[in-house]
Amino acid sequence: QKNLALLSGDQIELAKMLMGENQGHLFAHWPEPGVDDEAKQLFVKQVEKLDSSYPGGLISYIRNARKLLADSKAGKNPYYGFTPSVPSGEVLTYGNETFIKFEEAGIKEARNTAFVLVAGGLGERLGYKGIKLALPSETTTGTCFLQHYIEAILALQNASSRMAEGKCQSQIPLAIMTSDDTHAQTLKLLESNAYFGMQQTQVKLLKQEKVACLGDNDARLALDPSDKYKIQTKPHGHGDVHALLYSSGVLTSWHSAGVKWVLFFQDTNGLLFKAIPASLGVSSIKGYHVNSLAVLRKAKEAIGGITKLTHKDGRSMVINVEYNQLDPLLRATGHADGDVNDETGFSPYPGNINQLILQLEPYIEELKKTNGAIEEFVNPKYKDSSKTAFKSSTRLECMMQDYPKSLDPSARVGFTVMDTWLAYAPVKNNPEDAAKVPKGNPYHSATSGEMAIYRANSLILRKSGAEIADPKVETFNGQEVEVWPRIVWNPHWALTSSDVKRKLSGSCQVSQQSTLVIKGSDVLVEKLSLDGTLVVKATEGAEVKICASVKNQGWHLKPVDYKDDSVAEEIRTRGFRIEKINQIELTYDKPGKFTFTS
Ligand code: UGB
Repeated sequence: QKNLALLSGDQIELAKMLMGENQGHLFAHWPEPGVDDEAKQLFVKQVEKLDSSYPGGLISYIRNARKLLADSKAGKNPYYGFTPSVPSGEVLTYGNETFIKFEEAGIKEARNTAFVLVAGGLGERLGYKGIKLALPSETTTGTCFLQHYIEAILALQNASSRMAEGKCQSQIPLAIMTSDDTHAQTLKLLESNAYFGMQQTQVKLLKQEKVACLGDNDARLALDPSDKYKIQTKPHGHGDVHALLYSSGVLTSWHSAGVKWVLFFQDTNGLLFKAIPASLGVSSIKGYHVNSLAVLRKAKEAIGGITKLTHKDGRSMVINVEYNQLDPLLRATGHADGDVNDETGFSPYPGNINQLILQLEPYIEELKKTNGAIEEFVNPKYKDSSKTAFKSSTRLECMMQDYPKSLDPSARVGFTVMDTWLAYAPVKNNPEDAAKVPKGNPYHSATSGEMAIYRANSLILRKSGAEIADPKVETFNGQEVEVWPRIVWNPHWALTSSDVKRKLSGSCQVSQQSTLVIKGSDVLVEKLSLDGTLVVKATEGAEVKICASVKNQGWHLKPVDYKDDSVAEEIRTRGFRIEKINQIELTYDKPGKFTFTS
């Protein structure tokens, strides 16, 4: 009571609310006024921040937590009453007529799209010290994930504006959700690289706040063990992105600028943009309110499964069921073996890769009702089977792909399955854990993420008529991977399967030990025989024809041990470095027409 004089009227109300919600322990240790007053005020400021950054305020957080903790204690199945079944969606095959039709439609729509990159995660599984966006997506060019994403969006912007009709925005906006763990480093990466060619005003950083930790089943907030004037906090999950986009006013400003689609994506998938034109086309042609991008998934693989859930009361939804819940749900509903591969060698439940395309108008309408709040879950680690105490404090979490859970069943929710080799190769696991992945399942490591880029580019060129040598199997950091020729192009060279076909007009042969790098929009490969390394860089306006036979010693992968601290973390986590012996490097830095022959 005596300490009330330290607080403003609003702060007193907040404190009273907390007392009413059985949170008296937060203040019980407060000494007389005059002692620790500054710390007390900082504490109240933190409480205000926790209150304002959660939809419905702290009171809602505490009440939601109490309910979810009670359900967890009672062992209540979140899917109780629902029967899972395999949903139907659009299954695409790279390069066929349907795929090309969707890609064309997608490129048209790109100009009406806003991109949202969720990048607030620390990447605990990966164990990398820096932000994941700064990691090289591949080490042949060293392009980091953020640069690659931004270049792809700019390339989409150029390609789309050439086809633009009617009202559309001049620049494609990019919002990046950061957190205290990633914000400063993300901003620094952008600023020190001139936003990788984007206008600064095109990029909007939205920082998610952490949420209060919970100390017991009554949702009593946990004080930080090292500071009694601080509530312990932890990340709330990528589901925060919806509330942030809504409360910041970003969605309404996009709507006024003519945006129709909002495309969400994750921080470390170097293949992603190869799948974006077609998946955007599916959204547009099918008129989906929600379109989740998916890939074929091995049973029990650690990615969520897209599932149709039908309730006894008639409700039904197509939703991601997290991998740790899908198997028990199937077992509990009459599938004795749980999640198993069918005759195709894959689980019938496609893998959610957490790339979502939402139609903006119905999205805004829905968020007006929910303020962006997403169904949450809690995952306490109990001390024992009585479930009365936790090993350490817990918190509520939410996932962005749970957005469709609150939608009316009439909402058009669909999904698009892409070839995995084309669409999905995230970098999530550290070398040690990756090496333990059961044979046949993807490693999702820096090693496999990089190899997947070379494989996808090699396969794409093959499907466009090039003769690309078979890969060699090699082991790096205990992971057996296929090493394809290191073929890399930047998105300005080609975004779609048709672009690649156009740029590859004649014969093209590439040996397994070769490296081919193409940077520039107007590089035409008329005839190429490559056994070694060729790097072509062409500035805007430089039209280059390649008509050559190139043979040199090239660039090679040299194994590196991930435990070798003398090697940079970005390199040793992939288990190899690139040794550059020699190469032909062509740089065209002025506009004009050029032909390279040899
Ligand atoms: N992220 C945030 O921005 N904020 C957060 O608080 C947490 C994460 P993870 P996760 O691709 O295979 C997801 O940690 O959550 C960002 C899907 O839920 O890489 O374990 C973070 O920066 C799962 O269904 O993945 O699993 C990153 O960009 C499956 O699709 C993104 O959120 C799985 O991804 C994902 O965070 C997958």
